Formats: sequence, structure tokens, C-alpha cells
Amino acid sequence: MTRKSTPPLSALLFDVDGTLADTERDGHRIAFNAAFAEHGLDWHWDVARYGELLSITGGKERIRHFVSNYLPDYVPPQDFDDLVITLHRSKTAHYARLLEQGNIPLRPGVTRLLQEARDAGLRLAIATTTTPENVTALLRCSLAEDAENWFEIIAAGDIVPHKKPAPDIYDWALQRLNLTAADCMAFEDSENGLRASLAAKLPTLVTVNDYTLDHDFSGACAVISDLGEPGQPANIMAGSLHGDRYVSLDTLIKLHDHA
Ligand code: XBP
Ligand code: MG
Repeated sequence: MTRKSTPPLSALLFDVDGTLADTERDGHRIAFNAAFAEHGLDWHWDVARYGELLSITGGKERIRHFVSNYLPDYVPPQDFDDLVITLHRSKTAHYARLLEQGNIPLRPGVTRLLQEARDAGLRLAIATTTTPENVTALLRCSLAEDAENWFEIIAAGDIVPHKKPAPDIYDWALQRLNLTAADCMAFEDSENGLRASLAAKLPTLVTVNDYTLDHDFSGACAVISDLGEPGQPANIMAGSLHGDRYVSLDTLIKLHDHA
């Protein structure tokens, strides 16, 4: 159904990693390990360790944190800053290859909801700490060839000084959209992401994943397993979908009205 009147809900802002797709465990983690191996380093991030490292947003920041906190005997080379950049560039290339292989599908309900929002004329944006190339590759490989154009704003990576949980990336996107937070809804999967969106005053719907199940999601409109599909209901962990069993545009409007 197309909404003719100007909706009070004007735009949707999506996090990427963990929200659009489960990219972390079988995507970014594998790519980091491949980059370490490619550069002759015996560093390896297993699933559990990567879960700990996820508390640090941003890949370059995550590598630095790992070296400072997990490798007491490692003596960084003089050009350590360059090494981090080189490793991260290599990781980005490995990650793109994983996406090209088509192994990272979007999460349940994501494609359906994006289509519905587009059809209704809602504005779409991305707000993520990940590298811009990762976003465009995911959209192209896992959503649609032209999916980059579905989003009016792609706010990603190092364009702001402070990554999530700082609100900077959301503030940047809102400024570019020329909207106030109250006109929008954000979608997040992690505590750091939620802290960022709430600090930007955005009503936020959380879809959890295996890495974020235990996070503190106080302040979210609702916390659910995923967006769900007709016939594949979402599990509701906190809040309410106002009688709905999966998230449609009407659900979002109800959530937004109650925020
Ligand atoms: C995502 C991240 C990213 C990815 C890696 O956080 O923390 O750092 O793990 O991406 P969010 P890069 O979903 O909250 O945006 O290596 O490109 O930084
Ligand atoms: Mg995320």
C-alpha cells in the first residue's frame, strides 16, 4: 500500500554489520584471519575471541586493541601504523571476495521491509562503522545489483572522528538527510550501535544475533530476534510489535508512534 500523505515517519536508518546481515562471524572474522595469514602473522581470531573483540567497533581499531591487550610479548615494528593500514586493506579485499562468493545472505525480513519502505516513498540511509566498500559490496552481492541507489545516504567508516557508540555517524546521516531524529527510525543489532542511535535521539528497533543476545538494550523500542517474515514470526525479547508477528511498514509506524 502506498501512503499518499506525508508520513510522520520519513526515513529509516540501517546499521549494516549484524543488522542487514550476519557479517561478523563468517565474514569479517574470516577476512581478518586471512589478512593476518597473508602477512605471515600467526594471529588467529576464533569465534569466541572475536566476540570479545567486537566490543571495539572498527576493524583498524579492533586490530590495535588486540595487539595492545592480547599480545603482551609482541613488539610492534616502527611502522606499526602502516602495518595496521596494510592489514586492514587486505582484510577488506578478503571480505569483498567472501561477499562475491554469495555466502552472506541478508537477515530474514530485510529485503521485504526495504522493498516495502521504498514502495511507500520512505527515505533510506545507512549508518555504520564499517568501511564503505564493505557496504556497497554487501548491497550489490546480497540485495540487488543497483541496491546502492536504494539508499539516499551511505554514512560509513572513517568519515566521522568517533565511531559508535558515539552518535557521530547518525548525526552525520541526519544532517545530510536534513531531518530530525524524531522523523526517523534506526535499526541496530548491538549495544554499541544502540548507544550511538539513542545518543542521536533516534527511536531504535533492535534485532539481536548470536554475538549480541546478552547485550543491554535498554531504551530500544523493541528487541526482537529478526524482522521476521509472514509465516516466520519474529521472537519478541523486549517491548512489543503492537500485535504484529513480523515487522512490516505498518509495524514501524506503530512503533514510531509509541516511541
Ligand atoms: C561494525 C563493526 C565493523 C566491522 C568491521 O559495527 O564494528 O568494524 O566489524 O568493519 P556496527 P571494518 O555494526 O556497529 O557499525 O573492518 O571495515 O572497520
Ligand atoms: Mg552492527
